[in-house]
Amino acid sequence: MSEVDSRLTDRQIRFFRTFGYLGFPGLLSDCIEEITGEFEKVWADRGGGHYNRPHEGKARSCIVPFIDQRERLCALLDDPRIAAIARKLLGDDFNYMGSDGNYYVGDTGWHSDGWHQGIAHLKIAFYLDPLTRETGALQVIPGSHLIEDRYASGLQQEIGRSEELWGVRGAEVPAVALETGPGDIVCFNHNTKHAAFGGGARRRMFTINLCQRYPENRLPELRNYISGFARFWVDCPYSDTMIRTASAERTRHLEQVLNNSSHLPELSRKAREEMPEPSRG
Ligand SMILES: O=C(O)CCC(=O)C(=O)O
Repeated sequence: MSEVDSRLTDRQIRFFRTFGYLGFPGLLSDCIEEITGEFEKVWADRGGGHYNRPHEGKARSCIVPFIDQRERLCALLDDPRIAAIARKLLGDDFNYMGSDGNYYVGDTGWHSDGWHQGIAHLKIAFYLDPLTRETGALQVIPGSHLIEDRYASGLQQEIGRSEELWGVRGAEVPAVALETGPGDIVCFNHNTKHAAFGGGARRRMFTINLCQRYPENRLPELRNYISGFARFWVDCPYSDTMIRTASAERTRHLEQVLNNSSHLPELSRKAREEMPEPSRG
């Protein structure tokens, strides 16, 4: 990936709707060193790895919410290039749905991040090191997000058994590898099947999750999604920094989640009792 293009053309939007992913080569090249520095500061403030312990390279370390930890990273939501992607793919009133920061270790098997019908959920991923197909670049299966499609629903049922059903290992499943360098951005529909193979023990990456605003009659589903944050032991989906530094425009992207999160503290309290540490993903 090399060329900078921050505008979203009708063709790109159509490509995203058809195939479930998009790449933006060099979109943030002008500030990726600063962003990477901020990424490392978050980890330094949290003991270097998962749950205030050093990252030992044996299991994924994960911090949720991630961009919320630093004012500069919160401001990525306001970056006109990121906001343009969100607005064009999700509408002007899109929701910020949290973020995760990661030191990944090794492979990530095939999965979808959700299986949503009628309400698009989008992940914007920032991989901070050069990655190829063999060294942990994100791979996606085009069209696998189309929940009503027979091909996609077949994949949903079968992708976890590729060796048994198709005689190929995960890394051999036909897929597009989104090879990236620092400053390139990739995004995909949460339904899209994705994976990564051959990565090292400290593969640096963070994401921003966004979705279309939920209609009133589907707010129970939004609250259910928000319940999922309990496994990260957070009482609010957003940090104080995210809320305190929000402009009127950013606030618009926070309010629906904030207004539907009152059940989260109790769920997190229970999770703290039941889990030895916050979830790693
Ligand atoms: O890069 C990876 O290992 C996978 C990323 C992923 O699964 C995700 O962000 O949902």
